[in-house]
Amino acid sequence: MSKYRNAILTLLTEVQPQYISGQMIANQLDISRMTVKKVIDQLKTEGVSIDSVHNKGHRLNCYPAYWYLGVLEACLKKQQLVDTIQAFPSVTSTQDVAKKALVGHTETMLIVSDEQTGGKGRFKRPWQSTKGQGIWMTLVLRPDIPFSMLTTFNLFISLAICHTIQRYVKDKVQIKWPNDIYIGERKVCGFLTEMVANADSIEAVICGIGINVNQQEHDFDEDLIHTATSLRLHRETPVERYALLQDLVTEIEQRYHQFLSTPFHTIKQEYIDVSNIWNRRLRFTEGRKQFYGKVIEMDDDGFLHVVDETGNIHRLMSADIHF
Ligand code: BTX
Repeated sequence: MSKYRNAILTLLTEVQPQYISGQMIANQLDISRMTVKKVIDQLKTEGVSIDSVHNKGHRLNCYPAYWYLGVLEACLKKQQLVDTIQAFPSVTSTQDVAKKALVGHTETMLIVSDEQTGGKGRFKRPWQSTKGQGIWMTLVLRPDIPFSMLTTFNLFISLAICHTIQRYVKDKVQIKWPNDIYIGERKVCGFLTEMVANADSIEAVICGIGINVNQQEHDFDEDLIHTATSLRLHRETPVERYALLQDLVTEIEQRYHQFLSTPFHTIKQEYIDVSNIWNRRLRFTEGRKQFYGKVIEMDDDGFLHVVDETGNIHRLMSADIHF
């Protein structure tokens, strides 16, 4: 019976907010009305809010609180960014799932999970991924590009994330080069890009994105209370995660095409305009080196030029920046 869950959820999502009759569902899936009823009852006990009205049929009242593949597939059916979608209630890390899933395959993928028990940032730093309150996702993409082009991938994707988040909050959303999105002085999102390659070409780009969506302050671990924020903390109402994911995938798809077809300098000014690293003294960590300095320029390859306090100029492709 569970094999029909996705198909029924897909139909309910496609017609939402309209009703669809049990008979119509049964006809489309070539199953009995009794099976339809059993699956819908099962979905209701799992917490999916479905209205069932005599002579009208069934209607998905609102999107479920958790990821359901059928609903995701229906919401994302227009996208052409990925071939397959996988949804999990809990994983250690969507990056780990992606790395296992891509072996022996050539397709592109989106992997989402309601929770990560071992979410990771850069340098294996922990990424807190509270159940059902964020978007914890990994994209596996297969760009046919030279290695050198990959350095600007993050920059294009960060614009997609930044603009998507900005649609949901009034406060200014900014990119902290190279891997974070901030609202004010707090981190709302972190993302990282890893790569699987052979000697001549890139096999896969594995892009992990974590967005704090509906957390209240008390949902964050103590060490993050003063440094992290969520979309919810900048709006009156909770965010519908399915809608947010749909918007995000659409924006990423557009930016990904732009990344493949245009050089970084065409979006450089747009990137600079939404970055929060200008005109301030910053602490940089690059490997084991630490220094204080100011950003003086971003070049056409997306590298930062930083002047440190002794007047030396550093050209950085990646670094940790502390305000
Ligand atoms: P990062 O190394 O720049 O950021 C990690 C640092 O951010 C941590 O050391 C901590 O201080 C802080 N932090 C941890 N969790 C949160 C949070 N929820 N909100 C704000 N700050 C936090 C940035 O790494 C890249 C993060 C990528 C996360 C995604 S989630 C989906 C995918 N799976 C996975 O394991 N990682 C990626």
